[in-house]
Amino acid sequence: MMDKREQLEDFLTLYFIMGSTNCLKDPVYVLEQAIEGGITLFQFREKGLGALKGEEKLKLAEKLQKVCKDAGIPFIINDDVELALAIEADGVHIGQEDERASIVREKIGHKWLGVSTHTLAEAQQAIADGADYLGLGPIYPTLSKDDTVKIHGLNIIKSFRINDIPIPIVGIGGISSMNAKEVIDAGADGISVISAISGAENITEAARELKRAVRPAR
Ligand code: FQP
Ligand code: MG
Repeated sequence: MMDKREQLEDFLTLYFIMGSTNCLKDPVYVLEQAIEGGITLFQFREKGLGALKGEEKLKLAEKLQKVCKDAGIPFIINDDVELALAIEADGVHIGQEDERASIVREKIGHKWLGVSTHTLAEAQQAIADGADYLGLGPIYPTLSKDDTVKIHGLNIIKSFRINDIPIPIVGIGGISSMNAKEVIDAGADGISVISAISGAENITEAARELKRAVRPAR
């Protein structure tokens, strides 16, 4: 039997994040194709210029959640804790500029809580607050976030491992099938991508290639 941590590590292998603004085609179709290609976890991140709000955002969340349910893939919601509670998502992902992790943990009970961290101090605080996993990035330059943020490279992953951060970590930002393996080799349990899948001509094939890079057939 796998314990909760091992199970989470497994789900973090190929973590796909998207919302309607990232998709060139219908988000439901994009998610189905990504699942076909082997993604292991999904985060609904409805953000940016033209993002859906209110009822429309809720409707899309429900549709994507159903696709995940049918495929046995956990459904995580970015930032919007109230939405996650309203539709009983499997978890929430928050960053340093979002609601405080300790408060979110109190609100969501046993649902999964992912927290973006950029320093060891932030990581230790997130763990104390009840984080189940950490998102580390951007590892490489990316266009998916308009913020001018510091590129961390692989060193942030290595330093978290050297310092015995005890919960699973996933790398994010500019990851492709070309560099995915080095992210894993640096110590990440998985990789997270937006555009490498949502922006691909052939979504299933893009997901498949990433999957092969992070988890060679065993
Ligand atoms: N890591 C991950 C995950 N998901 C994310 N959404 C982020 C990092 C970024 O709050 P945040 O989180 O810094 O920015 P935003 O809310 O705009 O995404 F680990 F899940 F891959
Ligand atoms: Mg956030």
